[in-house]
Amino acid sequence: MTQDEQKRAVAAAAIEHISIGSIIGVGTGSTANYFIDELAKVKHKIDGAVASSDATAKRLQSHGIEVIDLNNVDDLPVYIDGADEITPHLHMIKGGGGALTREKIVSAVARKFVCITDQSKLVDVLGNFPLPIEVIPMARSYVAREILLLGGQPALRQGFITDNGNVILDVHGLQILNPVEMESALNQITGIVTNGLFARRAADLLLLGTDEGVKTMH
Ligand code: ABF
Repeated sequence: MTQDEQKRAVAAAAIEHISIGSIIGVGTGSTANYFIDELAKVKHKIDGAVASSDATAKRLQSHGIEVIDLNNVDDLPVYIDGADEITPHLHMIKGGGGALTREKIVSAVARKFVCITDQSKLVDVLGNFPLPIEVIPMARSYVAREILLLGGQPALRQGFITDNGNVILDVHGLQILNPVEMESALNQITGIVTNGLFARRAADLLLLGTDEGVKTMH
């Protein structure tokens, strides 16, 4: 299977994980887009969706799926989203698409996080993919200096502003052996809104697209 076929296959498999009559948390990116297209086929069975980005909200609405404000939702059984890297422990780097803050908020609310990726995303150690960090614009230089002290090489994502009006630093050169510790350390730096490590709240399930079909990892 090509990478794209693997993405479509995991998107279709994720439909098995939604509950009828509930609100679904929906991620961002090309794999999540395939999931939205699958969700459209069963939209009469769900009560609506919470979107992790403006782009996802638009795509959901274009399929006639109601987008609900997270503040009006008290139970979100499942959140379905892709990742840039994921380990066998289901720790992830996310935010390549720049939607990490809303993704982290929606996944925090969700009872279950189902990650959907093609096999190229599965790694033993996180960090080959530059770690995205959303930063309040006035703190950009300070945060960059703090990241250098942690051993990373920050690069400002050029010409990009997040849905929340902030900038992204992509941090190169990290070999993240303890993602929970690194996520917590980055959370302590003033001016960082969100870092792209999803380890303290990892995925609960990975649907991995492979040449042999969709594999499930817990
Ligand atoms: C989102 O989409 C992001 O957190 C991650 O950056 C990206 C993965 O994109 P794709 O599915 O296009 O590879 O989930």
